Amino acid sequence: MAPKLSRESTGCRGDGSHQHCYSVGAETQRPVIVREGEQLLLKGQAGWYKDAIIYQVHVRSFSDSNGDGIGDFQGLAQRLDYVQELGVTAIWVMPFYPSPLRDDGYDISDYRSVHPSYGTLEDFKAFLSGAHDRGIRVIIEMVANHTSDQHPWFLESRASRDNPKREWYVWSDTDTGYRGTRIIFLDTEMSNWAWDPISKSYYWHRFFSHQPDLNYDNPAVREEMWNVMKFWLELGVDGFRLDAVPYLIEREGTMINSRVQCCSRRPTNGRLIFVRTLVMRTNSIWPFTFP
Ligand SMILES: [Ca+2]
Ligand SMILES: [Ca+2]
Repeated sequence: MAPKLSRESTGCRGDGSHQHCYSVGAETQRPVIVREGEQLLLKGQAGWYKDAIIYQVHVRSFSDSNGDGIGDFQGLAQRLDYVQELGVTAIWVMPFYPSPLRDDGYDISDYRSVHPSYGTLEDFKAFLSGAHDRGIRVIIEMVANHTSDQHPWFLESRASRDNPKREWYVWSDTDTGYRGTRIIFLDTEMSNWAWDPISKSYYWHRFFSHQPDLNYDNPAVREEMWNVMKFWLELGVDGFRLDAVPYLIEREGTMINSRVQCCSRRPTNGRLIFVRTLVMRTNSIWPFTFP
């Protein structure tokens, strides 16, 4: 049984910016909940993720609040007491973004919103607030390696070779680069390159051909993805589950083993360390510069 909320002094200021403060099960070093304006934030316990009890949720299949047969954030929010009773300290929400759903939501077409089948951004905020109110942190899935081919960035990128978004993805005149890289979905894909008939060139995809890889050698891509993560952190989410990070960056001749072929560990890891720092220090480092 999860500890019940216990309101007690935590030294928070009563100046109106923090309307109330209380801790959850302070005797077990649970995080401190602080209300800042419209947000309920969990603070303290810097290493909270190390011994978190994480409950993985696919919103679509968890609880349907409006009877349309599809789970949604209102349904999830209504079941938070149940999740709390399990003793959970963090909920990991699988991809919930707008998507053509050709890869169960791992094909994202908008990083700053909620798939309409699951509700609205306001529904997400209400779920987040309800989780924080129970001392439960929220980790969201961040699929950073690739987007859907329906993402507006890719639609622009493929529109012409001189489009401003052209270098946001990994393009080539040939399909011979990074030769030898493992193909993940051998049952559907013949190559990690796909021919684009619109701009008449090849684009790199580590997963399905409808999931073009973003180009992390482009500083504009890195900055925009940091901005995406800031967007969710500023809403109050507590962390990310970063999908497919071994594949973020392409380099010739950097095959390390069968699972990290074609990826240079050093540049990927350097940026992951930054992301970790960003997440762990959220609310205290804005504005920041990225490497
Ligand atoms: Ca529903
Ligand atoms: Ca990549």
